[in-house]
Amino acid sequence: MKRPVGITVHRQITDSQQMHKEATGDLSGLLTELIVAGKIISAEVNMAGLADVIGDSGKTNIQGEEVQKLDEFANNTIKRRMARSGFVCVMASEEDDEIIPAREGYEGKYTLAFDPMDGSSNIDVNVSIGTIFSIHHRKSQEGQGTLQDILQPGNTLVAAGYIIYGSSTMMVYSTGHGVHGFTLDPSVGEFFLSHENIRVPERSKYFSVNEGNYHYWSPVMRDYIQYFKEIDESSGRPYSSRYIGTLVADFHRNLITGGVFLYPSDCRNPDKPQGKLRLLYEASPLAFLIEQAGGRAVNDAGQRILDIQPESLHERTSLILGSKQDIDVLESFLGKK
Ligand code: P6P
Repeated sequence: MKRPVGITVHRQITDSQQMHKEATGDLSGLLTELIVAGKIISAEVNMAGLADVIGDSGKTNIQGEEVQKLDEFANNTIKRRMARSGFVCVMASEEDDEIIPAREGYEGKYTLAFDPMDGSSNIDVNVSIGTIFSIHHRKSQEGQGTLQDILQPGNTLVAAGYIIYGSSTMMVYSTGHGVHGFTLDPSVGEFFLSHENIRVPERSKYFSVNEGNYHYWSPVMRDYIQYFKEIDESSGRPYSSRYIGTLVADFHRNLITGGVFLYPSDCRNPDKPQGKLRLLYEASPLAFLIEQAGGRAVNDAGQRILDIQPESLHERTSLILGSKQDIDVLESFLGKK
């Protein structure tokens, strides 16, 4: 059903809620609070070049990365709003070592895991950055949420999405009924439907990887990535290489135009191949979105990202996601076909 022009994200959320008679409005409320946080962060990002929010805060996070001032602002904005929203019982953030409790008496029925400012290393050079979020039902019955409430696989996600702060600010999310994109009109402060029911093209024309890591990849990954560079006009290869270095921005381009994003494991330690990206609040929510849009998301062993059971809060994974047919090809390189 084609929506009329001018549909706001709030209208979309309300309409989705009405599709579920048992809905209490809590998920709608949670998404609405996230949208408000996104608008506040967007305003700060747009001021980054002018106000004193560029540069690092002098702190480092659990990842050992310098915490940029906008990172901290985004993290605190989301935590403060959600902790007293009454919609979440526990949260997890890339910027916090441990789980984040809801305010006493305000515990809700959902959990929220998020990367408040993905791509923060690009803040100072005015490249797109973004907030990624994922929402599960709590597993515990009541009161403060637990680590087990947070450590759920992507195949139990209720909703996931991102807000990308780029040439325009967009919110892209799914509650399991397709992927929809909304663009912020800063003159009225509303997100309007701009990309309804996004479908990722079955076959892509871009591959997106940091080639500087070539010597750290497994031989299978080197062969698979070489495949995209070979000349085969019947399959539209060679693909063009596009790599921004902000996961949300690389993902968003591939979602819209078709493409394969890859961050393979670093195989310097063959006993413990280490991915860079985090499972809970980066790979899992984006895997949910790409599958909702008709694509695929696997790790470099070919395992479906959404089926991976997280064992720890900041667990990393390799990630290959995008156009279905180009991910299917990986299986022949893994010897599964
Ligand atoms: P590399 C940004 O720091 C980030 O976490 C993701 O947003 C991005 O995809 C990746 O790291 C880039 O990593 O090693 O290519 O700089």
